[in-house]
Amino acid sequence: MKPFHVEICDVTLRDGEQTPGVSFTCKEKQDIAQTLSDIGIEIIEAGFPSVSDEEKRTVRSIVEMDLPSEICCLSRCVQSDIDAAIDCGVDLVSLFFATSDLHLRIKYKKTREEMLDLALSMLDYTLDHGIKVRFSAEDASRTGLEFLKTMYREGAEHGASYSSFADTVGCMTPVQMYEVVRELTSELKNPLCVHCHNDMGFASANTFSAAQAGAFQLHTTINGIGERCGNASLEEVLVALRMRGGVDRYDLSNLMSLSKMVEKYSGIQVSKTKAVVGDNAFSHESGIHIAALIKDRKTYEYYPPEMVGGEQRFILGKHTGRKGLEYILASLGYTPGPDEVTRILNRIKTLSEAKQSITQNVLLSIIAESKMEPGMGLV
Ligand code: HCA
Repeated sequence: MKPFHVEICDVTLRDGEQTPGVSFTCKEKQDIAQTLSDIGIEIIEAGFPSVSDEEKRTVRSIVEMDLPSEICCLSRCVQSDIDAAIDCGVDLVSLFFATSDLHLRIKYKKTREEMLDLALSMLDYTLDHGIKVRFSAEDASRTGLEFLKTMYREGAEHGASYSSFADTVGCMTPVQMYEVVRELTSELKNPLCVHCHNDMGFASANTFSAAQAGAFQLHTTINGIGERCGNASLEEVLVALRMRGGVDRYDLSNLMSLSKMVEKYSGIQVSKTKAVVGDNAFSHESGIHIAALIKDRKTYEYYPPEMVGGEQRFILGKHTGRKGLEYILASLGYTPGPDEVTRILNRIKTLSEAKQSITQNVLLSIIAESKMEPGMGLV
């Protein structure tokens, strides 16, 4: 398969920080930026400098880290926002403006033409200062396609490096995304970016579909944090690109630790069943599964935990089977006979059905109850 032609712009430090209640310190943003860069992320959206003086200082400090990644920041079509971005020394400005009739009417009270004129003049202004521009249509997914095409065409003619399609309210489905990206890229003169929100749970799927259809720059956030239901998850998109898009240049082994870092800094807890980085991503309880995994991990692990810095765990509970239990006991130095295994297994199931977690300490006390000593079954 020909690898997808893509790059990642991670927006954790900007859209991720717009998650209600989240605010990163300068040091936290620097730690996250460093790890993103270690993974090989091409572009880091470091913030929205016009939000505050501290935010501006932080964006500048990330620029000064001199990472191999390019640094970008958000800007409205407002000259003072662009001036703040210029002061930070970023490589790329994401110049965004709403394009749907709904947003134009409610937010700007402008016609399409008035909006486009303003956006183009701010684009020219930014380019005049030697900074690359991503020409970003907010609420693009609810914007008339012909107007979008006109806007992107004019942006490209003025010198925008990218055209950007934001599914701001997460209303797209993967098939629609594929079709619209196909249509747009067939006419575009510069690369297309996609920025997907997760209001129907499709953000990562839509991002992957867009990449499959020819979108170049994919926007992500770590753990999928972001406004409302969040954005496309960096970890999900990168694993999908590796497994199904033939893209193998990113160092995914940092994903688990980066996820934990962002969980701590953001205070937003990752669900146990979250793809790639959830606590259960590589945890197995079912006896049927564990018996097969012992023979060949590929039976129930699509990609190896080590690939993303995770590790396989076998969990004891109601669904445990003999083989799995024997395996776990052996790893602790116990090799009981068949009757003892049955006793321990029954006790585990009874406790689990009473909603008790079977931690290693609980298992050790069950073993003690059954009056076994390490190695006893070997005698
Ligand atoms: C926002 C803007 C944006 C778009 C950013 C972009 C969105 O609402 O904060 O296109 O790069 O979701 O529409 O994040």
